[in-house]
Amino acid sequence: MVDTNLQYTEQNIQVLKGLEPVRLRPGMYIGDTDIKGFHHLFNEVIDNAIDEAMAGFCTEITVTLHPDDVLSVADNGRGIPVGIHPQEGRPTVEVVMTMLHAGGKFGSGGYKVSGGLHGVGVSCVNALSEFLEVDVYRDGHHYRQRYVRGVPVTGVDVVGPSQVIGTTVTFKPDHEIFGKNLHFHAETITGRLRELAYLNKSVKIVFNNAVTGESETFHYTGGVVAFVEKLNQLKDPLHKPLYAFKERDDIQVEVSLQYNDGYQEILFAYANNIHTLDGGTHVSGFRTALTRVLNAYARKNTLLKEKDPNFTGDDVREGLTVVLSVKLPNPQFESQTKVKLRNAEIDGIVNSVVGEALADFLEENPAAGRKVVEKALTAARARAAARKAIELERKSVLESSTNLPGKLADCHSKDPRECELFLVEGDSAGGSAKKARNSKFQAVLPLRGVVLNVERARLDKILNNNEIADMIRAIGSGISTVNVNGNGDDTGDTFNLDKLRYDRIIIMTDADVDGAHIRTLLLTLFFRYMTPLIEHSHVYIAQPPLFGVRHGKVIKYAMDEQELEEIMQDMPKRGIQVMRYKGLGEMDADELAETAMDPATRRLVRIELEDAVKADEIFTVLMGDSVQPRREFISRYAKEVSNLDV
Ligand code: 0RA
Repeated sequence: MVDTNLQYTEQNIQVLKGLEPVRLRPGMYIGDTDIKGFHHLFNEVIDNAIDEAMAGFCTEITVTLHPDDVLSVADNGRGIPVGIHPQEGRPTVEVVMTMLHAGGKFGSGGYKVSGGLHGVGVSCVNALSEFLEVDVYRDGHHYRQRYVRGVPVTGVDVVGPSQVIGTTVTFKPDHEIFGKNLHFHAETITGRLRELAYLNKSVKIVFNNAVTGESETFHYTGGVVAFVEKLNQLKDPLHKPLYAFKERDDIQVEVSLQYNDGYQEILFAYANNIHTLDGGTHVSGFRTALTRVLNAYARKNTLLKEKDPNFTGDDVREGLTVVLSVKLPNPQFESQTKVKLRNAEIDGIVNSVVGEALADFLEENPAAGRKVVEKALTAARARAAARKAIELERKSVLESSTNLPGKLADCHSKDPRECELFLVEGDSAGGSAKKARNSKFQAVLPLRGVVLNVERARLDKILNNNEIADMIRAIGSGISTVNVNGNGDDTGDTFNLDKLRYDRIIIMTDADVDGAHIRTLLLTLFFRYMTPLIEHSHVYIAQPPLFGVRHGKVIKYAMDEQELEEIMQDMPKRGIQVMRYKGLGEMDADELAETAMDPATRRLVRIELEDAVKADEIFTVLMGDSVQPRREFISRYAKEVSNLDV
């Protein structure tokens, strides 16, 4: 077994050939070679350890972030086999590390269930790493093999004896493949570890940040129930969470749900630990069961009268928080970017597991049952009221052509394709924006005060809010009665993109915490009630600068301290004046035009659906275990957005 032969052998050439396509076209295997692909390497390695846990052999995983973007993932599973592979004639661990698609699913010890979206296997990580080292502890020995860019540079050596069993994979992403400036983000890593710990309650996951000396442990023996409680922690729940787990035909269904007194549906659905943002067959099975069982229960207990119509899906989803996790042998996803589960057999299984569990829960908890049904009744009435309000609104728009809000300074062009609407925080900045705009194609709508928090309000109330009603009228395309939450719902029938009056809707707020708050509220509104605006990339954020540096007649602008620093270095220090803009109101019309409005010079960020989903999650999930004030989240998200420059 011991082989320290470093020669470039025929076998090494074969390995290189085997993994060559990965280095030639990394994007085909890990999506991209940007920050996402960079972290994909980590996902692939942690998924292997989680697979070992799902198979029931691993209880503890330790992830360590070392200096220089070296990452290691240690598990106490069975250890990757080291014996000679019967077909390949080389140690199995070497085969796993150097051959494409030679993942865990071989031999009799293979897994029933396996994670990984692309399932490309750890050999891809190896191919794309400057170096990778695998330490295997089993059969009383500690083995190690080292690779450089996927090619073994040692044999599978015995390093010494071992009392323990497990596997440790240590690797450093190759900067020949990834940009020089990419680094592991501790928060991205811990976010995923936290999620995995909720979904796999038997595993304890430890994260050591050897760079900062910090360490965090994720272990939630409550599993999906703890996840639901976490999601509802800032809300007022109506009852104790429901929990169900069933295994049928090698398929595991695990679910927890709890209603709160709010109006939003929060649904986190997973298939083999992958967050299925676009839902799929497991989500539709869940929803069918929920509506069916609540209707049956309400009828049986005469909470719904004979003349009342059945609850709709929307009625029973208000204020519902759900974590649904299915684990299945051969997950099929709609596509690589849209994460939607396709396996047809899952719909019926989830439907029956959830249906039985919910029916039992309602029988055993009549007080909870009554509250939930009453909530659905209120939701049904509010929905009817909202439909009426929308109908009235629509009629009044149809009846008069001058139904635009009084505060709107509209543009002259009537061709939506060239028109822009600026939603501006405050009347005074609104005034400057009106002066700064090109009135041919730019319209300005000042928004006074903080916009209603749509997160906590119901549709009929949202429609009665003046600021929002003005905005809806100005935009022209209406709003959906069905709110959407990134789970692949359709958006109702009252939204009409053809009526959109502006191609670009540009949110322009101060670069402070209040501005970030308004921006998040507007994004939440667009995301929940006007989703196609975001799907079709009509929503933008203006990026007015924080600093101006004046030298004679020239002003240069900086978005942040770092840019200010760079500008200062390029300028003679004498005779310059640095201005810090506290708000849009402090800029004169020319400055505002140049930095935020004139298409030739301004900076805009286009909002992608993914950002909106993320904003929504940050709003509701609360990353991190220490309960942080809401404001801090909002400003953190605001920072993230500023990095997404188009
Ligand atoms: C296949 C078979 C066996 C273990 C593993 C895969 C394995 C893979 C990884 C990847 C990271 N950690 C891992 N731990 C285990 C064991 C087969 C046997 O011993 O019978």
